[in-house]
Amino acid sequence: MILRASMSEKKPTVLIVDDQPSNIHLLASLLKADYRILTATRGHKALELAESKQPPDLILLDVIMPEMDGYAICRQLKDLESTRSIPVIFVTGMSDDKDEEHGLNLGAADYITKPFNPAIVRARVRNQINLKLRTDMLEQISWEDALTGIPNRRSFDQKLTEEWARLTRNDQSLSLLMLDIDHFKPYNDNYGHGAGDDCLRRVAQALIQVPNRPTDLVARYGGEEFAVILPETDPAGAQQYAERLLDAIRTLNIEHAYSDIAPHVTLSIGGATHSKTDPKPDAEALKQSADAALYQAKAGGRNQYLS
Ligand code: GH3
Ligand code: MG
Ligand code: MG
Ligand code: MG
Repeated sequence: MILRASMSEKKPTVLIVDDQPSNIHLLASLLKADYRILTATRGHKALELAESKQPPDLILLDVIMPEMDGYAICRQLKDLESTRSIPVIFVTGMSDDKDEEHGLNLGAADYITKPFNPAIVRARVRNQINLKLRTDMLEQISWEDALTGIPNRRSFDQKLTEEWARLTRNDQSLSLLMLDIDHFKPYNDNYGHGAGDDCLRRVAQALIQVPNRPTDLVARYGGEEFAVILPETDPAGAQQYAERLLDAIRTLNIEHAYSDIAPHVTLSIGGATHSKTDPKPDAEALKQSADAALYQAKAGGRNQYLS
């Protein structure tokens, strides 16, 4: 059985790299029923395909090729963060144990010598693809919040670190919003934990549906708290966006008879901006500043944005 790529129902992709078109043709004919096939007869083309937006799930790599040999290609693939996780299987006439050992030491997942048995090649390819798809699925899960399906705290931390590093290289501003559902404890206590979970899911979905820029990130920070990172956004922009988030949750209109603010679920939001005129020493200070604003928003009546 071949696992399907979790995010799509598309066939997994195999990149075949060999300087001899007849060799490519032979392998492709074995695999094309089950996989999308990409081909390259030169190392630079193979690396380009591996680094593309739709990288292969597996690379079948010849060893002896002009310009750049398979070992050099494999070394480069394993050096690059973006291509490291793509499994490589050498398919080669170099049948010496030393060659195989060398290939495996470079990080190849497997080593097949020519002439090969077609059924065994198919089985080895299938096993590596299944492992790769499973690893991809786990990788994706590790960035997602299990309850709501939106980016999790790990995504938030990673993105904030990245954006902060970018800031130190240029003079752009960065805004951060911390969101917290108002009176969520009485919601849970009265409607039950299951309804509480459901409320969190609906709020999360409503938050991520508010249009934003591709560089923004909306994450579940933990419990009934969410966080938003807005790169290149000044205080006015952050306020506008926060107001849209508050509106979206009011419009959701989830009944909350045990809140003293409104008969429906509401949020409080605190915001802070790092900018040239109001610099923060580090990301942690920006976060603390947003938390302090959230505390003020709560103390000042909830269901509002303060910065
Ligand atoms: P405030 O307006 O000051 O924010 O009050 P609050 O009641 O929302 O704040 P508090 O921090 O006292 O309560 C948060 C509640 O959120 C308590 C906890 O049971 C609930 N909660 C946290 N995570 C989850 C979750 O994953 N599922 C459910 N159902 N409830 C959760
Ligand atoms: Mg060759
Ligand atoms: Mg809270
Ligand atoms: Mg709360």
